[in-house]
Amino acid sequence: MKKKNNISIKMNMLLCLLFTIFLGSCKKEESVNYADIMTEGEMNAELTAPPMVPKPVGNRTAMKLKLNMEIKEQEGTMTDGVKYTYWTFGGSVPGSFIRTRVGDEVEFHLKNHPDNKLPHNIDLHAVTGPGGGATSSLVAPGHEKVFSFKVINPGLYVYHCATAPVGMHIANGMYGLILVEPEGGLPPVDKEYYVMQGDFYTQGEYGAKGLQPFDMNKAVKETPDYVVFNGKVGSLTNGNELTAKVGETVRLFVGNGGPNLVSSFHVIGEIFDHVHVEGGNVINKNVQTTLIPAGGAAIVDFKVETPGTFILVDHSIFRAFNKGALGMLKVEGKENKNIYSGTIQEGIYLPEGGTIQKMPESTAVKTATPKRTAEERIKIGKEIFGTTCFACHQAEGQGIPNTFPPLAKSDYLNADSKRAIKTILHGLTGEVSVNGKKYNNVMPAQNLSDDEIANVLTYIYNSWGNNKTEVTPEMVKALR
Ligand code: HEC
Ligand SMILES: [Cu+2]
Repeated sequence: MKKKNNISIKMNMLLCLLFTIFLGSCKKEESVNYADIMTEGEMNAELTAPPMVPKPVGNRTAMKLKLNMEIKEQEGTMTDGVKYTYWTFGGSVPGSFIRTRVGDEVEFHLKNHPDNKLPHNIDLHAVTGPGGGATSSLVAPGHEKVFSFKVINPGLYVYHCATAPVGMHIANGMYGLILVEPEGGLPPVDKEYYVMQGDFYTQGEYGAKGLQPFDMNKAVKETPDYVVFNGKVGSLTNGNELTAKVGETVRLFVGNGGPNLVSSFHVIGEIFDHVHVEGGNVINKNVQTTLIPAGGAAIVDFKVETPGTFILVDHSIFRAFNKGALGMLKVEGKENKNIYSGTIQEGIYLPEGGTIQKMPESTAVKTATPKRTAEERIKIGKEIFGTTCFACHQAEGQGIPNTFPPLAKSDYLNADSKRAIKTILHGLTGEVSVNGKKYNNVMPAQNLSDDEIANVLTYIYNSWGNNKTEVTPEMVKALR
């Protein structure tokens, strides 16, 4: 009996040895109970608005963190000319980023501004306890609630309001992220940013002007008018781009507030070196697109090795190009021809005879064109350019050699504004000569309103050394 046992112990040791050699350690994964970690000292939690994040926890011990968050119901801009009443944690959508380390004890002060109309609360997915804190935090306007919790699971977690109707509070922007760093912190990187997707439901269609009320029917049907990063169209474009330098490592804390859609998060022209899948401990490597559930998050990082503009999208791609889920990361530095050569050769290939494709006509009832100043046209036109034209003509209107002609200092453009209007209305094909270079390609007709064409052309004519023509909707209408 004893002998047998001995043999089986020896067998076990041998197996373990083999395991260690071939598969790594035989030790069971250490399960630290973070609930037992004692806190040392006290500090005020740093909170940041997107796309910034507070500084890393580094090597600090677990502490008592005092956290002050104010709920504000406030009007903001969804996209140019479109206003929306956002309900916010800390004055931004998504709400303030909270950064903790495992074992921290958070003393949460939730304040509901006296000018607000409704009660709110907070459910933090990082909390172990009833409602994630929601049951202890319901707070009326002009009041403050205090509750505390210990963070015992490292990871990236969503927080959101959970006051009825829950969907409506989330749809109005009441969500954000709380990071619980592991002991010793996450590995250091050069740049860290906070990006969170959300879907919005307005009574008017995408782009319909004015203050747009929330539309409960569309929310129930899950047919959003806007799908955006950081609460609005263009939060990460047009001068608000994320930035990095060639050779740097970039970490994105990406969340999805929903309320409804699941995000297929992708960065065009990059591969994620690491993804903390669902914000947890599993690290996947070399990932193109990562799925972020509503009420979920992921931590992605990658090294930027070539300069350029990298586009953040929800790869459910109509959301990116038609509903706003598009951001940019601008990387500056020296080209690396080993990694990316640029175009080596370019020819024209038009198997279908190069007929001009038309974008489907919108069925929306066109509203009366508003009066605008040239400055307003330039501002709105810039947004239109950034979503419609830049993909071909490039961010600074510089075009792509042999394929897409430049709009910057374009002699073709500056010679004839009627011809430019017709190009956008009806498309353009056949050989054209721009600044002495020949192009023979196809520009599809763009499905834009008279006002939009006037705005985008006024923007282009007033940028990059062009001749400052102002184009009006009347001029466009006459040529339609
Ligand atoms: C799918 C790619 C594509 C998109 C999107 C696009 N264009 Fe073009 N554009 C072209 C091509 C290609 C040509 C040249 C056509 C040819 O060779 O006949 C062109 C030509 C032009 C020209 C005349 C040539 C010049 O350089 O002055 C203008 C003006 C112009 N585009 C404006 C716009 C504007 C404004 C938008 C956005 C509303 C836009 N384009 C969107 C591909 C595009
Ligand atoms: Cu709320």
